Amino acid sequence: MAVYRLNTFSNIEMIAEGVRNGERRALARAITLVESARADHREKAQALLANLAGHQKQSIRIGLSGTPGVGKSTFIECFGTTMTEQGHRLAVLAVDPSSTVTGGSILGDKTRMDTLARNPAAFIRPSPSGGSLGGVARRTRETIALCEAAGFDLVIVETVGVGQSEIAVSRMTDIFLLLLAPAGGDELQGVKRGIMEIADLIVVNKADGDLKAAAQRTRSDYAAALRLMRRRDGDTQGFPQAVTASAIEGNGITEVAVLIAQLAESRRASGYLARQRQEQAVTWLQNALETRLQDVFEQAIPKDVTDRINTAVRQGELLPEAGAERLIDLYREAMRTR
Ligand SMILES: Nc1nc2c(ncn2[C@@H]2O[C@H](COP(=O)(O)OP(=O)(O)OP(=O)(O)O)[C@@H](O)[C@H]2O)c(=O)[nH]1
Ligand SMILES: [Mg+2]
Repeated sequence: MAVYRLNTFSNIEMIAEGVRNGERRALARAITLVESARADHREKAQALLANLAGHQKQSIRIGLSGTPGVGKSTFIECFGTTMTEQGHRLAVLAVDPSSTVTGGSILGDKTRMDTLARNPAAFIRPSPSGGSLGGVARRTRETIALCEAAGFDLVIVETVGVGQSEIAVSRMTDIFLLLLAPAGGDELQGVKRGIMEIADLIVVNKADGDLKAAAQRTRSDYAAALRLMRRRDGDTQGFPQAVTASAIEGNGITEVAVLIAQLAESRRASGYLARQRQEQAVTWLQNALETRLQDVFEQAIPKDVTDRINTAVRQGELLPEAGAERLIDLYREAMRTR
């Protein structure tokens, strides 16, 4: 077996080959590399990704969101096991903005995805900690590409329901699942409209025991709300839709798998899936460009100069647009005299 030296990524070719062969250690190394913020690592990560481009398997990327405690881990454990029994290879990744504080919640979670964590057809990766949502999103996109190159044909990107991160996840996945708990009252749990709009499938979990009736009521409330949402281009009849499930008892999970397969198939056949991925690639390009321009800009203009302009704008001595204009002038000047 190939040996991957700790702390060095000297042999990109070797890591790439390992990833292509589906070796978990190589994949783990590769992910560590794309997660690194070091400039030399970034360069190597780009070389690695370029080396692996075009080697991805045909895949389905599923975004999964739900508030803490709704049963995401339990659901993934059950759903993931079902999928691997059907012959899929599953990667589970997380986008968790709160991990800047907690250091990655999915990590402790491996224990709650016990069966899956030991399943050779599954790969669970804790969320990269630290950095902006943009940075985390970039690393997650690259990790998706690596997992697909390693032969995983099903990728779940999990996120805790805190608004912005769902949008980021929906921009890197094909199908979006929202997990909800049975509601006590008659209100729609304060789920934001924006999140309802990106959901393809709402799963009301914990439809068991005393909660079963409440789960069914919650499901029909959401089904009614979803009927008001616009269907996405090229989708089969019936999406978005709401179903109930019990991740603990395993009820409704096969049904969810069937619905996802149907939706994926119809989106593939209609060309929607390919178009959506193309649009996502362009969005990614724009994000990458903005991040890089920001870097280039910060390197070109000394910090004390930016600080002075910030202060002037804060104190009302300079209008924001005029401040921007001045910074652009300084940037152009710096480029000319370089
Ligand atoms: N009754 C019932 N309880 C469930 C079900 N699914 C999960 N739970 C319980 O709900 C609690 C939280 O489940 P998790 O799977 O850890 O939830 P999570 O969404 O991953 O939570 P975070 O990782 O903290 O965001 C646990 O005590 C589970 O046993 C279900 O289908 N029915
Ligand atoms: Mg969890």
